[in-house]
Amino acid sequence: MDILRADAAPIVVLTGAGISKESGLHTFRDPDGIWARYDISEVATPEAFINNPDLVHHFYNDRRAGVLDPAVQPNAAHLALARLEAEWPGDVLLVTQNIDDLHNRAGSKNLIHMHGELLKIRCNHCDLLTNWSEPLDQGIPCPSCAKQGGLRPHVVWFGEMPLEMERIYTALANCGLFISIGTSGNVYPAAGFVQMAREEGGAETVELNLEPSNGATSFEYSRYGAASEIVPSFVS
Ligand code: BV8
Repeated sequence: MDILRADAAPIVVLTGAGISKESGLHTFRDPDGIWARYDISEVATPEAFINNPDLVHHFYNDRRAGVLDPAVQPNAAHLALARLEAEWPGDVLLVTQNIDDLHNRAGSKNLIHMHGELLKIRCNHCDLLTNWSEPLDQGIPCPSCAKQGGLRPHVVWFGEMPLEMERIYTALANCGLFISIGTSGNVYPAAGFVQMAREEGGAETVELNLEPSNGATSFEYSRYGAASEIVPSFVS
């Protein structure tokens, strides 16, 4: 660990799309990113799903197929975080904004997908929440209540409540080290976590990113470069 710590302080790690870029998945705000090709308001809000469910299903079916591509595998950064969780003497909570399953496949267990998971779906008509890897459309009946037109990706859209926020806030208020990896610091509440960790947890804060993020000045330490290089060297 580049930051030598004598204690076994609890660690909170936040990741964003940048950690999965070298695994072959697009980020959102890079020049070749997802928001350069799609308008958030047309594919990633509850209103978009009401107005044009077929376009929203197409958007997520395309990304689900991308994550399931055999060429898309966890990279050295995902694996280093799973090792950190296994080897650090204190708690390590990994909070990801990503909806891919690369942290899961890398072996991270103490993991929160605060923006949901692409390989899960839920139903607007009942309490179904289940794994799903096929294309989704409005004609497919819910496997639980059999109604059509209610199945949606288990993904947090803009304007919707992120998942497990109480658990995240508690961890931020009690951590000694907060590490942010591969996120541009554009989206709240995740972009505000560094401030909470510092002000409520008294944590040391580290940004590991390709370039300074929007919140770069909030971090005491930073390393810039590709995640598959700087993350393993920082956490090992
Ligand atoms: C909420 C799932 C209330 C979908 C996503 C006006 C109206 C309505 C809402 C708002 C508003 N103004 C503000 C808001 C709040 C809004 C928000 O923040 N909007 C922004 C755009 C201003 N937030 C919300 O609506 C959230 N909900 O606020 O509810 C609430 C609040 C608090 C408590 C309770 C309730 C819900 C937000 C979730 C939206 N869903 N994802 C999907 O994936 O399709 S967010 C979307 O952006 C992505 O999923 C991603 O998770 C997120 C952040 O993007 P990043 O991961 O940071 O990716 P990005 O491309 O931006 O950056 C990549 C970085 O990696 C770059 O810095 C790059 O340099 C770096 N990088 C690239 N390559 C590498 C690398 N780093 C290392 N190595 C490399 N190789």
